[in-house]
Amino acid sequence: MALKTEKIWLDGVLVHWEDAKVHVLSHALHYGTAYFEGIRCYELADGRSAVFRLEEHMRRLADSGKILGFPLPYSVEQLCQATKEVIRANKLKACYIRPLAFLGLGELGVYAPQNPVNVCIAVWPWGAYLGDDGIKNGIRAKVSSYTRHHVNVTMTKSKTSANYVNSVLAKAEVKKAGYDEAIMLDTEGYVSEASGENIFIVRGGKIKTTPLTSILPGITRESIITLARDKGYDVTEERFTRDELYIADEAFLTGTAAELTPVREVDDRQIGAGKRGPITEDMQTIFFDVIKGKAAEKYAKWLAYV
Ligand code: PPE
Repeated sequence: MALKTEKIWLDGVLVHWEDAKVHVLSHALHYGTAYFEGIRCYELADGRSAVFRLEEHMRRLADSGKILGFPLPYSVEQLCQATKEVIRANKLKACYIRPLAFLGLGELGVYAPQNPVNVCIAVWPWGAYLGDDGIKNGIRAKVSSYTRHHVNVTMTKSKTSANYVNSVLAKAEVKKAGYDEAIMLDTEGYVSEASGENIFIVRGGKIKTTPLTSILPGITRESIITLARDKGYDVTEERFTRDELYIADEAFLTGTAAELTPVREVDDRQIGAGKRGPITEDMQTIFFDVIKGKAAEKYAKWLAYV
């Protein structure tokens, strides 16, 4: 099993992978009352390992808990240390990191304010989320028939487990139809994000991405905006329509798991030249240099050495 490693950090201690278990009456299993992160640790050009934007991810985890009203029982600092500890314990040079906080065993019924908040951090090796070919040549996306969350239905700035049922439905729908990834529209019909990534378009040399409304505030998204502006690109955060996506010169998705993946087709319409575009490729080069510790000194603060 790809997820099998030696140890998982659970409620303050490193336990054997086999022993990281919960009871079937845990609140989160019934109502999706959990929140999580997805983080990556990379092996750098010099052989060391570093976690990309660890503190920002743990801060977002804390924000998720605050939004939901069942906050983390650990500090951001404690969880950053725990992450490094679990990577070292599993002797991994590069891995995906999955912190999860969940309402545990106590009462059932939707109001269970006394239940404990349990926290685990697991790590495992995870390759290209949308495939190595996808990273290089781009993926085929389809707009899902499922709408993305309304900002007052679930809280979109919280990475809540229950929110992901929407992604599960959308992704399964398009995968069964033969596409690689689902793009979802917001409740007003504008492009929102993909099932597990934020979305960018390029037209006339200018870059555009969805503003922070119905979307998860992606840390990769924010990194790409910063890197693109530093490189001199014009980047706007502005809503755009499905047909604006169709006529883009380039489109790409960003996320921790997907990294920076070009989109070569949407709803059977070729995007630009139907392959990775030049600005997408430029941003990939810059991004991959940064995560490998090969970029300018000013981005070194984004790397937390293990
Ligand atoms: N939108 C959604 C809905 C999302 O799930 C992610 C991350 C992003 C945007 C990008 O956020 P960031 O990783 O901070 O740049 N999706 C995570 C989970 C994917 C999964 O299938 O599980 C991830 O990429 O780790």
